[in-house]
Parts: sequence; structure tokens; C-alpha cells
Amino acid sequence: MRARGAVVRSIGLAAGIALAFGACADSTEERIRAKQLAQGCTHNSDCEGDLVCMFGRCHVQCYEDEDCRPPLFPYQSRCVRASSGVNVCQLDSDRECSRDGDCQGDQVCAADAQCRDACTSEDACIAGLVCSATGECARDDELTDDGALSEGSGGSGGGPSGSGGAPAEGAEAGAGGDVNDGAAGPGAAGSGGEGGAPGGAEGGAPGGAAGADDGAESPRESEPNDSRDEPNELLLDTDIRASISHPDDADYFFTEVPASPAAGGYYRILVTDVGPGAVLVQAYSALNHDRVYYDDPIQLGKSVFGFFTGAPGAAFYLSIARRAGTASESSFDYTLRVEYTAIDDPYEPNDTQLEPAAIAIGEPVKAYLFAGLESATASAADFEDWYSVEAEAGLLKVEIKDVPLDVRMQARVYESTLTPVGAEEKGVTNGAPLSFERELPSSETYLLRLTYVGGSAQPATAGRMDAPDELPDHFTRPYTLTLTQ
Ligand SMILES: [Ca+2]
Ligand SMILES: [Ca+2]
Ligand SMILES: [Ca+2]
Repeated sequence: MRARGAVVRSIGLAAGIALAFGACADSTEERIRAKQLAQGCTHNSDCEGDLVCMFGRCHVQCYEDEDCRPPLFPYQSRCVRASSGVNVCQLDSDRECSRDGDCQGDQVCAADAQCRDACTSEDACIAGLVCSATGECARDDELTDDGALSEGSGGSGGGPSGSGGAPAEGAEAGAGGDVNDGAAGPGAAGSGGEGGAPGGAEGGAPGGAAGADDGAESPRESEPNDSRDEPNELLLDTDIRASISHPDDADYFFTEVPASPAAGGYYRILVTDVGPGAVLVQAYSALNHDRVYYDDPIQLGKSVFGFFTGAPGAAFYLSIARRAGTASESSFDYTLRVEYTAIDDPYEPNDTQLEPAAIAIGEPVKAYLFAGLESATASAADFEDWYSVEAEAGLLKVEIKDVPLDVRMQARVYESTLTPVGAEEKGVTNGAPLSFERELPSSETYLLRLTYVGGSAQPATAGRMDAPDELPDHFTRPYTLTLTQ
């Protein structure tokens, strides 16, 4: 694949370089020449000497990767495809990326956060470069033993918000610098990847993953995390920067629901800042691997918002992958944030008549009609709330207000022997309050059962949201139960 006539072209190239930088340039002249190299342009005639105008800036034309290395080139660059068969040496400003859209031409943003030509085999790469395992052209010495590009975020920390904002400057190697010198701007929240020396920047301890070292605000996923057998621990309430780094990449995260409170809680999933790809987001029960939630929008770059509930002590895997069957790029970034909110319900556990929560006449009870998942589905019984109350013979008034707008509630009074006192009372519709009276035959302990109306839709335990704040109403609205005599 080495270009024929390389010698002739190299001579021409050398002449161009000489003109651009000066054969024996002092530092002032070097700076002037370097400026000519990267100066803005619209036509080749705007550029000095043999420099060509590509991507709006003057570039050195190249035929093989070696043309972009010292001493021919002032720093270690890379020969990339431009247009109409012309290849150019990458400028520093062409190289850093966090998504494909940051890259010039048809280049893609590789795992090391550098723009590269995409490839399926070495033939597709410019001479001197090979095709990495993840499909980007790279020098041999940039690849790990697995033939992949190492993720170069290393110690450079995260962007300030994980929002895909502007990469910090500072990490850019100046002319004469070496992209492999690995020093990613001291202190600066780096743009990730500048220090992508093979293997070197993978980030110390495996599993420090999700761990923000040196206090960076946005930790990064830690590869490999491609299966349930090697997940990252899910850091809650934290923006985790991550990438689909090749078409078959899957990123697994593991989380366990806290043992208390007994009501459990719910997870809110936010996958945002999605690059030019389509995500497949799934949550699985660790108990039996049943899928409890998924979303797979076909639109590229679309955020995903979802939720699922968890029972105390239950455990789940979350996986993020590239959705098949779309025009999705083979690699792209995303930000994962998962928030866990415990349900503050001191009356739980009270799911059966065997463990009713004791309440008193005249004292309002605020509680949730809520069920935490262990697997893909909740049983109707998981939603039941049982109460016991010491009551006098005579009239008992039962009032349930603040009924969640997505739940139709029902209630029934029982003697302690489970003999019903009157019929089941049902709200007329979702969110409707309940108010009814029963004549109690004697002074004793009575039981009360609250749940959703049998045969009506079960309150949601997992689902998709169009916006981050569209959680089911019953997650956030406790009903108020008051008994009076
Ligand atoms: Ca990944
Ligand atoms: Ca992965
Ligand atoms: Ca309950």
C-alpha cells in the first residue's frame, strides 16, 4: 500500500516543509512559520508555499504517515484523509475530540479522544497506519496488545459538568511537543485523551472507574465493563462520562438497593449528551436476569430518560450499548446519571395482614402506594398497605386524600378475624379521594387494607419518560389516611 513514487513526493514535501518552517529556523521564525501552517484559508492560494487549504486552515499535504513525523514535521502528527484524495497532516486543533462531530471530514472520534480515519482493514488506512480492533487507523505503537486504542482520559479528569462542554485548552501539545508525552495540562480538566500513550493512561486501578480520582467532578467508566461479569459499580447521583467505543461495546453498571428503608425506592436513569449514535439502555434484575426496563430510541443523539423501582436489598445491572439497525456511528460518547430516591414510608413493611402498621384514631398517616421490584414485575400484593387500629364500637370514618393521580385506590375494613366490615370502597377514578363510614360492632382491634383497584392498571414500576421529570405521580405523592370516630 506504500505509495509509488514516494521518493519524488517526499522531495516535494520536504520543500514545502522547508518553506513553511525554514530549514534552520530560529524560534521567532518557527513561530511565524507555524502560524502560516495553521492559518485560516478558503483557497490553497491563501496558504504559503505547498501548504494546502483543508478544513478552513492551511495544512501540510502528506502521502504516508511518516510525512507527518519529526523531523519532516515539527511535531508528531498524523496523516489523515481530507477530500478528493488529498491527505494532510493533522493540526493540533484537528485532533482532540469527544464525539465524531468534533472531527474534520469523515474522521471519527476514537477511544483515545483523537480524530482518526475510520477503517475496516489496513487497506483503508494511509500507508504507515494499521486498522485498530475498534476500526480506526492508528500507528502500531499506539495500540494495546489487543489491537485497540487505549482510552486516554487518564488523569486528565473530566469536564466540569460532563455536559460535553468545551474541552479545556491547555492539553494541546504545542509545536515541537509530542502528542505522546502524556502530560495532559496540569490541573486542567483535560479534554481527555491527549495523554493516550498506549496502555499508560488507562487509569491506574481497574475499577477505579467509576471512581473520581483526584476529586474530578465527572468520573469516567472503566473498561472493560462489557458484561455482567465485569461491571462498573454504579456511582449514584453522579454524571459518569462513558463511550460506546466500538459497535459491539456494551457498558455494564451494577447497583444494589439499600437494605433500608423497608419501602425501597426508585431509580431515575438519565442518558444524556449522546453523540452521533443511538443508545440501547437496559436494566436487568441480578436475581434472575429478567429485563426490568429498556429504551432504544432510533434517533441519533437522543437522550434517554427512564425509571424503575427497587425492593430493599435487590440488585440490578444497567447496560448501555449501541442500538443496532440505525445509522448510528460506531463510536460515540454519552453521559450516564442514575439517581436513587428512597421512599420515606415509616409504615412499611405492611404488605400483609400478618404485619399491619399500628395507627391511631385521629392521627393522619402519610404513606406511599408503592412497590419495589426484585425482578421484572411486582405482584398485586406488593402494593398492599395494611393497618391496625384500636377502635370503639360505633361509627368509624375513613378518609383517604392526596390520592396519586395515576392510581385508583380502594379500601376495606376488617375485624381482626379478617371478617369484612362492609364492602370494598373504590375511588371513582385515578386520583379520586375516598371517604366512607362503617358501623363497628364492638371495641377491638380492626384492620384496614389499602391498595389499587383490582383490575385497574397496576401503578407503574418501570417505564420510559419523555423528560427527566415525568416520574409516576405515586413515586412522589403520599396519600393521607385519616380515621376518626
Ligand atoms: Ca464503553
Ligand atoms: Ca464496555
Ligand atoms: Ca405496603
